Amino acid sequence: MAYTDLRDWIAALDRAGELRRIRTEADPILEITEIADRVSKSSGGGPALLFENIKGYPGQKLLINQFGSARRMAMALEVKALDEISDRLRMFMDVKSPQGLLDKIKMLPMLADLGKFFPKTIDANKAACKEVIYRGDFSLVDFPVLKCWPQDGGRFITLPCVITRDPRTGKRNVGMYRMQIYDERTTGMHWQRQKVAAEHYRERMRAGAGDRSAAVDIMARSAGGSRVAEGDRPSGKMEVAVAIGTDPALTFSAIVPAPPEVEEYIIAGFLRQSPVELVKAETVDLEVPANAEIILEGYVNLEELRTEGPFGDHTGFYSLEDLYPVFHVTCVSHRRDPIYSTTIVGKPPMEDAYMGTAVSRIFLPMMKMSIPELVDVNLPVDGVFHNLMIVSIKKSYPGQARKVMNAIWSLGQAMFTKCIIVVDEDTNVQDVGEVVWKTLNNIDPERDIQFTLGPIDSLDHSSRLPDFGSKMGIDATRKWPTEGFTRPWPDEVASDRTTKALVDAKWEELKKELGL
Ligand SMILES: Cc1cc2nc3c(=O)[nH]c(=O)nc-3n(C[C@H](O)[C@H](O)[C@H](O)COP(=O)(O)O)c2cc1C
Ligand SMILES: [Mn+2]
Repeated sequence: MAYTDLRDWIAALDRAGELRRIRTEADPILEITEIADRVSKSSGGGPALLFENIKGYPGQKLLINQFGSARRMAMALEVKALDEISDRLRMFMDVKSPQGLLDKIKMLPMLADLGKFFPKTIDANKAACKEVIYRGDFSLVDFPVLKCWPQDGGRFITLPCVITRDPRTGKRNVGMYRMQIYDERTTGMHWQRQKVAAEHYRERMRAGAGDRSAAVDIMARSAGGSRVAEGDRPSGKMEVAVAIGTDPALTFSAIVPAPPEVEEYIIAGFLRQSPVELVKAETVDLEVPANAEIILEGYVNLEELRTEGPFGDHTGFYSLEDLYPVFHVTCVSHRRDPIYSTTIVGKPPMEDAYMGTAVSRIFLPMMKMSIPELVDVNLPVDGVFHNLMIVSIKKSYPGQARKVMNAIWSLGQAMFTKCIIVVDEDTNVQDVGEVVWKTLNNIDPERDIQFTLGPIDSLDHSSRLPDFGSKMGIDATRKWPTEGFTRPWPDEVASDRTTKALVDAKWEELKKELGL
């Protein structure tokens, strides 16, 4: 059964021995981060933490590290292994047109499953997130929002599900974009320019400006850090809602790099195999998760950008100040005694490592749809997801490794990948030692390294320009004569079968002698 809400999930974590209640007083300013960081760097990622004695916030509770272990990540998505989800996804993608009655009957359960994925809207009086509603008199710092690291620009909401609507299609998007608290009613809105909500925002500007080029120009200039002149600004607002503290599948769906055409509410429904319950927001034309702990409603002015950051980021470095839109909160609703749900990012490994790994496992079948020769993928946590992707392929024609690199660089958010290593299918990409050994033996660097230019993750501090720079692909596959390599390629060193069998027969006895 799907977790109904954050509280149901916390209870499940508790029953599984995966939750620690912290009754020692801890300060949301810097201190909780230091504690959570030590815990997430302990073996296996440590337990989830429910802080129950927060300095300055008597009676309030804060949840952190809920996804921070392989076991909890699987629990969150209600599977034993994440491959179960990719298998389910593959089943849907494998559907062929039914040939006869029997095929049609076989398809019925799948169609029934489909129905479970779509969200359903419930009455406001049944929605827990509306137990307490403030239309005027509220303050965002009434919640124990963390200041994470010493050089951070302020306190940041770090695990928000940001809900926007595409003005052209009406489709809703849920994305996780951090929010810097500027004052009691205002935050930053850190949707990076390649993300879906940023495109919704640009679409609004294009409509508002009545001129596509004006909006494009403003985005281009804001990316360069220059302010837009008064007369050039399109006027208008874009409505935004934010849910904090939902059931784990919904929170997770906000980080999934799904195509913009797919609503995260449906992805969450697929993951939890039960519809997400939504309710109309109070003051904006958006639907929000009915069981969320906290809902913020408000708008982003199309003409307004403000300095956001710095922020100790998941790269392990601070992401620097930059201009981002501003979120004006006009209504807050929450459950009675809301639990504030958050995370911290910083030097890997941290909680987001387990979330990122889950994304890459679940997405493998989707990647294989566009790149059929793909065998396996690994994004080692120290590569902070966008810096390093190792892929193995079944190579069938010359130059195929380079084709695969280019395919990855054109595949949704995988476009940010700074370094791609392509190996043959007999290399286990999950074993980084094996990858280093084979790659470095196999490459002639000048011949096998490919550079290209393109969009770069906004968090990258080394690129020549913000958001734009170079990438590198390493073709570490075995080179073929048809690729111009005519020298003999040696075999890997290993004993022959006869010798192995000989030693196998004696091994039990030898083990005793060897003390193994
Ligand atoms: C904890 C956490 C914080 C994140 N913060 C941001 C952020 O501030 N800005 C951003 O653009 N992406 C951020 N991301 C990544 C996005 O959530 C991710 O790219 C997601 O796919 C965006 O959704 P979208 O494709 O609907 O735009 C964060 C991810 C996690 C796990
Ligand atoms: Mn999306």
